[in-house]
Amino acid sequence: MSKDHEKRLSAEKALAYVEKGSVVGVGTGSTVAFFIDGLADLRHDIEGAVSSSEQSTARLRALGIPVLDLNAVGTVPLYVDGADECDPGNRLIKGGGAALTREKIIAEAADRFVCVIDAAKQVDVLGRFPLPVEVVPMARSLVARALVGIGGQPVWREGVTTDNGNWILDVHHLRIVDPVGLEARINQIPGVVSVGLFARRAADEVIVAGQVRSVAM
Ligand code: ABF
Repeated sequence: MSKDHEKRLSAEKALAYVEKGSVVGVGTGSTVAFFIDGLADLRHDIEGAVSSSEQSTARLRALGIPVLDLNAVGTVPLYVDGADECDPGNRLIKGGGAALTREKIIAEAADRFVCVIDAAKQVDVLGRFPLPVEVVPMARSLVARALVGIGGQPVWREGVTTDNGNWILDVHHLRIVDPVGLEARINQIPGVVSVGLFARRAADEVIVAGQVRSVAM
């Protein structure tokens, strides 16, 4: 089965979680693009979507799905998003698409976070995928030095500015055996806006190639 087919199956499975009349939180990436396409068929049955990126907002609007301000909605019953890596405890590395900060905000606001992935995203230990860290531009070097201090090899994602006007450092050569602890540690570095570890608030369900996976830990 191709990766694209696995992504499509996961995205289509996630549509079953959409409640009538609800606000749907929508992530970013190619797997979520399949979800958005499917959501278009439900656009008259939902209140609208809260979007994690300008990229997803454009796709939602092109398909006639209202995009709502998170501040204006009550709760977000469901958030559907992809990931770059997923460990057996449903902890994630996200941010390959540079949308990690708004993704993390909506995940925090959501009652239920459903992560949709292809099988290749599954790892025993997070860190093979370079960990994205969103930083205030003036603090890029300061944060990079701090990340070296914790054993990482940060690389500036040159030429990329996030929807929030910030920059991204991708941290290589981490073996993340304590995702919650590392998330907290990196978050404390002055200049860090957000880190692409979704561990304190992990996914509630993970759909892999169209199959809902149970939590192994
Ligand atoms: C997004 O989904 C990003 O956090 C992550 O990088 C991406 C995964 O992309 P894809 O679904 O295209 O593999 O939420």
